[in-house]
Amino acid sequence: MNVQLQNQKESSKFPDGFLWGGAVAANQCEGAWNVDGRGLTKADVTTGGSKKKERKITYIDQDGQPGELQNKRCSLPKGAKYAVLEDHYYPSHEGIDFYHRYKGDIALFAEMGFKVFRLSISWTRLFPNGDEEVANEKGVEFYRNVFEECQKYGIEPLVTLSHFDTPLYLEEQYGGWNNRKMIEFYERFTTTCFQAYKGLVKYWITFNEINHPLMIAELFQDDNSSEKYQAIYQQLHYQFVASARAVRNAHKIDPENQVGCMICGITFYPGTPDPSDILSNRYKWEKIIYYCGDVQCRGEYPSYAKRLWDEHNVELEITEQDKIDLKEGCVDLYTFSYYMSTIVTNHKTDDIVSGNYSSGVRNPYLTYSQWGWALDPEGLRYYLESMYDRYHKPLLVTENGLGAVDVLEEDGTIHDEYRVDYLRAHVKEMKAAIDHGADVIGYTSWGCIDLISSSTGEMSKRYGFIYVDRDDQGNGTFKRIKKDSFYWYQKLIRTNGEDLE
Ligand code: BGP
Repeated sequence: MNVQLQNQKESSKFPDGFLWGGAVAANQCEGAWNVDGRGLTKADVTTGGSKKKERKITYIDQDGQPGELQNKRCSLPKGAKYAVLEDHYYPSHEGIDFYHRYKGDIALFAEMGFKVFRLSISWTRLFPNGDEEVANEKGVEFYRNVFEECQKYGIEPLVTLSHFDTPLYLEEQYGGWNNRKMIEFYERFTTTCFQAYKGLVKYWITFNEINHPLMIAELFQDDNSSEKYQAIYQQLHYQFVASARAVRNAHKIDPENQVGCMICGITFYPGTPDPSDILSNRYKWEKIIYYCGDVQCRGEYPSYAKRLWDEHNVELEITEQDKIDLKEGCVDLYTFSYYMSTIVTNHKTDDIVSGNYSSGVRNPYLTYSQWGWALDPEGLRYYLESMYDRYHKPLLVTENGLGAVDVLEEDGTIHDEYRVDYLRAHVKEMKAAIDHGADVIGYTSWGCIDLISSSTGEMSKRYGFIYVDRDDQGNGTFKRIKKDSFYWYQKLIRTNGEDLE
């Protein structure tokens, strides 16, 4: 049952200049993993998986023997090194070959009328190891070409600086974000980007789904040690400082720059009216959603942070300079992904559903995707209205979409009306939030062109308006084919969100 408000004035249009578009990430689409001097990231040593089979990470141990980590949460055995092994399939190695096909892909986005295209810069194309002093010119040039191609069509790039692709060398040599030195490496990388792409890019995101380590920690409760939480909260602190410095540098280099945080947005509902469920639900919002957004939007830790740290005996190393950096580097935009909602309850039940780094009781009022993600458009309205009320910053929905199996008909068509239904329902709710006062400035549908799924490594979990001929084993021609949703989105953009049919 959809909530209709009485006497609600509906505006007929989205605001002028609304940024309609789509989103991708380097490690899920570019391919060309070892081309033009690019260095390795975790994705390059991560195999394909499926809904039932977790992706594995491959390595060579200290005796030169190949091995597999059973999932992304395991750490390497002592003396081992991440490695690409010959008899394994790594979907990111070729992705959808965006690296060589970006001109054709951007032309298709332009045909749909995109105003904005969200993509990420692969850190290791610019700094193959991550600790170099000078950037790899080939990497810098690749993204300049991509941004110039966008400019040709009047498409505004929205650039994620770090989308799940920390240089592998930094992870091995420095312990990744456990090390304060990462702030410096990230600063060099991001400053290079702001300088190199000045005038071509003005919208930036510092870290994709910065809250996701907290979500994974909540999801897999096998290890609830304080060491685990100490590491997570300290890594996040370094990332907050790194993000804040990037925001400050971005503003200094070009006052036109606008920088956003990026939160994995889930709408949490209490499972029952039991006050303990209401309280647990509130605490869930604080831990998973507000904690990161509050620091990045307000430039300081919220009062409830102490409760979260105490819960796991965490003691953070925070310097006076860090506090200044956080204050001076508040983000301009609140950007987030939204796919689904989940339920929080203390009451026992066996009917648990999982999706998007979270799990909870099945919601009897919702239906679920083929991958078990709850379909809840009203949850998007709830999220938008709450976040605008909380931060009063412009909001950008930088990911939203339906991962589904598509059927390529014999006549070459793809009838993905289920995707149109999903998107239409979410766009309607976004419009309701705007009508209720939320300042939403844009919407980039996730995986506007089919790409590798981040969680499962599959190609068959498709999100795109554009089909890519590629399967889960790496077969296919990479041919691009317009789905029915392509024409629907084109019409939607042409009418600035007015024609949803
Ligand atoms: C988000 C990530 C994206 C994307 C999306 C869909 O968490 O930011 O990279 O992949 O989820 O998830 P999946 O690819 O697992 O379906």
